[in-house]
Amino acid sequence: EFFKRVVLISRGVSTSKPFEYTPVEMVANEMNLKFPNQLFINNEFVDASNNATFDTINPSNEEVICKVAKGTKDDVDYAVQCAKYAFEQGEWGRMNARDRGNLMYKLADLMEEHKEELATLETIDSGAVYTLALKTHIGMSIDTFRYFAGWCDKVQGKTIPINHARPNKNLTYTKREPIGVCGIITPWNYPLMMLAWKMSACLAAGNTVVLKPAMVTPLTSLKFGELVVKAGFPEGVINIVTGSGSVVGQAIADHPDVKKLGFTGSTAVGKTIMESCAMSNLKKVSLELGGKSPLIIFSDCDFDRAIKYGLNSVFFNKGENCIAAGRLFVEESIHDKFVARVIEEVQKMKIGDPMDRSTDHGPQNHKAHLDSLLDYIKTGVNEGAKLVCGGKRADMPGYFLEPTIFTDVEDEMFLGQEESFGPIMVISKFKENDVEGVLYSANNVKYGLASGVFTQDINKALRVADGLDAGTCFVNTYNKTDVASSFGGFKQSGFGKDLGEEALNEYLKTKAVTVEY
Ligand code: TAP
Repeated sequence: EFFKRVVLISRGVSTSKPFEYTPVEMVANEMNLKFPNQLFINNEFVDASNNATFDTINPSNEEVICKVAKGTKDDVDYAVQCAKYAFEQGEWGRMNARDRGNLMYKLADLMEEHKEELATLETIDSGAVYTLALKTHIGMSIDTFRYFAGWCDKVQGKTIPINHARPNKNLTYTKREPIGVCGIITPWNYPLMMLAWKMSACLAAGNTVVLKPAMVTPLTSLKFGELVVKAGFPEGVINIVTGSGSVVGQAIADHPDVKKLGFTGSTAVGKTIMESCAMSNLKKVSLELGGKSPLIIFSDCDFDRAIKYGLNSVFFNKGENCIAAGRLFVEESIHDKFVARVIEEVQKMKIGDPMDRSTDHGPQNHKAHLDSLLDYIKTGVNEGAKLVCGGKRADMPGYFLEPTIFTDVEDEMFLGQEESFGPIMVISKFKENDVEGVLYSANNVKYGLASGVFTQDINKALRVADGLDAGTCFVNTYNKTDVASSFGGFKQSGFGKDLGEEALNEYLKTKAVTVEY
């Protein structure tokens, strides 16, 4: 059946039946939810080639939400062949850029119409607090599609004044072309938003795509697949293969017909992916990886603002935030006052049901992650960092961790070097006026994703922003990410950008044409 379909597709025969699927139905957040749980290939929801499934779990009550199709290498191959056909011979490859933009606007409108449903799914699958899921996880995903929809008809080349072959003349121009079939592999912390950040730039550039969402949070990606068909995307342009990284992700990285891979996840997996991309067909790759972002708070800051954003820099999305401040450096004269205030504020945070509109802090994304955070805390205590708040699993069902604060963390400690990716504030004291010393410690890590500084001295702020070796620097704010501004790391936080005009470069290739006349 599988090979018959590939043959039909390669001959340009549509294999699709009218769009329908068997949804999972449930009541959550006082609404009737209906969503798919199969692979999304060629505008159809289909089972895995071997009918395998896995359970996806609600982290706030540890119950199984539903079974989800567990893709195979054959499924990846089928999805890639469909995407290849759509790119090379389908309507998508011939479509006017502006029409492509209109499809993306339509998809964004549908996401907006379904935003409560999408946010509810994100909450039950990832544990994101509903109000944040609505505003950030889904809200920014919609903004991203709209932003890149606007770029579709603005991808332009250049004319270049080369030396003429006299007496003849020459004209050289460049064309920015899509790359072809792109693979996208996403993590679990912002499931739909990570899809949106990468896929919208990829589509705006004119490519087709095979996405593998994280296994622990597949549901919003699959619901998105339903909206793709409703928006009128041609078959094969967007394909979503759920399943494990070691099988589905690896098959995408290894596939000879995938020409580009966009990856967001850990540095360790990023390195193996880069190797696979090189060894398979030298596919282009961009990597958004881990971080240990420093936030430097000088004694001349607006103290209340530094407290507010200091908390937000760590506890936003229960710390499952790639740009979370991994270490706060607080100047000696305000250190003790700062620590006392953050403890006081953390103790006011309401931990509980993420669907409850008054909850501040939801459960961690999945059990293995909670366990790794408990290990991180144990390591911190064992190496002599001072645990001043939290540090335990909350006494309730679900994967809840008490917001935790460590002080007295030194550069060489594990807590000074490694990210937790959870609600763990790591504070270090630095000597008064020691700008060079704090910059040295802030940069003394293998990562370089984000950074921040709080001071009311503009000269100091600009000097420190220049000195921080990171892809993003926030001054007197934090987490202020916007679709129009590029996002991505330095050093072992990876390379390549999401968002902003620069993200388009990741999904385009440049051809130079020289004419003699
Ligand atoms: P990873 O374990 O790296 O997983 C990321 C994705 O890669 C998942 O979909 C995973 O599949 C897949 N994967 C695993 N092994 C693979 C392989 N051999 N080949 C291809 N794909 C493979 O990271 P995570 O635990 O999901 O996310 C946490 C990390 O992501 C943190 O380090 C965090 O800093 C980083 N992160 C970075 C950013 C940015 S923008 N820099 C944003 C978010 C997160 P499974 O479904 O099997 O896990």
